Amino acid sequence: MRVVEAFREAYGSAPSTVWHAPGRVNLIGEHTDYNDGFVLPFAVPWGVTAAVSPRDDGVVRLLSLQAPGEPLVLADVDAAQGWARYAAGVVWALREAGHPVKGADIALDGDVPQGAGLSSSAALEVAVATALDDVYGLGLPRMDLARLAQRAENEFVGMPCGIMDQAASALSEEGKALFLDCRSLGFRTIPLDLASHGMRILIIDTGVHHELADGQYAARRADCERAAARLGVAALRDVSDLAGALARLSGDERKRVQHVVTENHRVEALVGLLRAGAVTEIGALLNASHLSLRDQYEVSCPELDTAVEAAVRGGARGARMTGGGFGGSAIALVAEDREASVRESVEAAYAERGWRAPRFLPATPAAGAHRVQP
Ligand code: GAF
Repeated sequence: MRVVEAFREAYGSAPSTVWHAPGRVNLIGEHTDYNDGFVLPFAVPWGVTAAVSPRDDGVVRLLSLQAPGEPLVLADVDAAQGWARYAAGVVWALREAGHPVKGADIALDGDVPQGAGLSSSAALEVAVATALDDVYGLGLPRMDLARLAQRAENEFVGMPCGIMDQAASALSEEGKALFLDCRSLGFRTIPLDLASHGMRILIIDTGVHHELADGQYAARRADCERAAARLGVAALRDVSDLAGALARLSGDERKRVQHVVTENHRVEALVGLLRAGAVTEIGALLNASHLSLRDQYEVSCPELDTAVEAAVRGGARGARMTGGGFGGSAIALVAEDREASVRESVEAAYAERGWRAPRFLPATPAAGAHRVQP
């Protein structure tokens, strides 16, 4: 394995352990996690592999095959910059939580398509968290590791994300989606057997990432928090009378509440359909989710809208943007015999607008974090 070779070459011995953690797509439940709501992501077949050995001098050494150069040597994790902050942040979060993590030698290798909105950062954090848990014999439950990874991203990297991406990376199972209650952190895995229905989920990577993404994410969170305060609820999850709530709100807050409350219902409805074995019926919920994200939550963009509309025109059963928005990927539920026409339709729509062709990737639900060596 090339990450093991790189580790050996840089640090002079074999790693104590090697862990792989995947990226994710979200089937439905967008911008609901930080509203204490429901999400239904699944792990993708791409991720980050972390080769790790413990050190007892407190120093963290880091290298990534995606960032060629000498390993970084951090006597103080706070000195980390750029990609290294995601790994250093996990060491920081474990120490902050009182776990006896001294130092570590870490080598990373990742194959999550960059900029596709498939959570390469959560994959990196969870790979490092699970490997450190292993070498330091901490025995932490996966959800605790996911929460520590989220804390690293919130407080060390400075991105106010919810728990979805880290939980999906830490807890997913092959062939299944992860139904997670982001308030109780209770979860269940739900079989997602598309192939036996002659269906698949196609990822359409728009190849764009609009720069406003991070600022807009924080702004949406703030809208939700303000609306919850105005409605006198702890989180928008608690809104049960949607019509009554909307009557008390206006402007952006009204739109955000409309999205979050209906999106939570769509997650539950979709889970119900999967349980009933009605996979082919979930398309309408995907379409409704996209319209809500476009019009009420206002986190889509022309490239995502075009991908979704053209996929449906080309014969997809349903499609929606996935992840935070403002670029990244859409997903489309496609019967196997319609895949070619869906791809052609999306490619033609992009070509017509003079945009670079999107990339298509098959989304097969993969395993969550696991040890790959020894
Ligand atoms: C990003 C965040 F990291 C998640 O926590 C989630 O809020 C998602 O956007 C939107 O559903 O991926």
